[in-house]
Amino acid sequence: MIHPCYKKERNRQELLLKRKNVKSDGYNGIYDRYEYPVLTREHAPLTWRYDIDWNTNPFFMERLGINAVMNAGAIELDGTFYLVVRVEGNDRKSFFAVAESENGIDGFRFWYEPVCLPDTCPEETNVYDMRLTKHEDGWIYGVFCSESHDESSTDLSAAVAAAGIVRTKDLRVWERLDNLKTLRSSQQRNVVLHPEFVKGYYAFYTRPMDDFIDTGNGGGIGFGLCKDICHGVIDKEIITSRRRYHTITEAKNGAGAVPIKTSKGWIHIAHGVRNTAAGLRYVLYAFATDLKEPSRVIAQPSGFLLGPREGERVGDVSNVVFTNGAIARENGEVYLYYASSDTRIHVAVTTVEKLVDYVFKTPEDPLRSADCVKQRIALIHKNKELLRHE
Ligand code: BGC
Ligand code: BMA
Repeated sequence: MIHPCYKKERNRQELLLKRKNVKSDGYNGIYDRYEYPVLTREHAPLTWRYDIDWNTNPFFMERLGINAVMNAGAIELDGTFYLVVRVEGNDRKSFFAVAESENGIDGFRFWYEPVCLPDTCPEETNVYDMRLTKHEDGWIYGVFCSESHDESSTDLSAAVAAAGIVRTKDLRVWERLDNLKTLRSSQQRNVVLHPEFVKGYYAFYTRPMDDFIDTGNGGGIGFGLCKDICHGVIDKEIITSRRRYHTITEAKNGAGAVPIKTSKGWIHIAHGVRNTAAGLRYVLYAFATDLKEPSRVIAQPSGFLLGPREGERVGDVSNVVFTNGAIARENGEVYLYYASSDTRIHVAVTTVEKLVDYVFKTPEDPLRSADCVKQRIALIHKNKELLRHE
């Protein structure tokens, strides 16, 4: 018999699922944030969390709790917005689940059950952060982090991160390919497949690192080519967007959303990390690369595009915004899905036209306080001229 609390909780959840989103008041001219997250753990179906049988669950307890929903891959198919969400159970293990919405800003609902990927690596303990690429070869690829314990270490927390690859046509049937091998880097996280062939090869943005957490000497976001995506091997990684001292990328950076093709170049939205007394701080930044040579950075605006603000700053891993998915529509709108503090998912809406203007016309970081203040004073003086005639 169904527990009487089920209906009560379901009605309560229905109000949340039907809640309309509203644009936030904040203004920066670059994008609009929205008041409410598009997905939270409260959006996860009750049947994923509760045993609804009165006999076996007399107190209507959450048996398999969900701790967080975050870091979603994003894709538009036939006009519908889909997110492949990282769902993290109370048990700390993540899995993927599809949620869809008609308009991309509210009404997201999870499908009936989570994604069950082919289980091909017995040592794989955790999977997360899938990037979805609609590739010109006709497949939709999902590239995600596959994490295992580092068996060569006696440290219980030592882990190895690799890039897992799956492909699908419909987000329902998934085929698992070999994990990507990068011969020069022992660890990989934040790997993104470029949507087009480059010189006839599959092209990946990688993130060479020396260790599980530390990127060490890894110079930034990498780029490498491979012939056979079913058994992907990259022998050479070159650096695209570099990490730099005393910038938002000093500690780490990594590719985020699949690059967006524009008439002026590929636009990338990545994350940059710096270390602070309060731990790592993650922000999003943007840059552009050459259309023909997508590893060559041609524009790099100063500073971050989006940092954690207000309520976004607090959560499981505070002071973090992270993206691995954006949807650029035919009509020029761009929906950037970002998670805050490894807890919930938000959307920021902009257009390709605005992103191009932002990336190509925002000044670069002069890298030193003395030059940064000069840069700002030049702006103030330019404005002063116009204001004189007001
Ligand atoms: C966590 C990720 C995190 C990574 C590096 C993993 O174990 O699941 O969320 O990004 O460690 O800190
Ligand atoms: C990582 C990512 C994310 C996470 C972030 C902050 O390295 O891969 O999963 O959002 O750390 O914890």
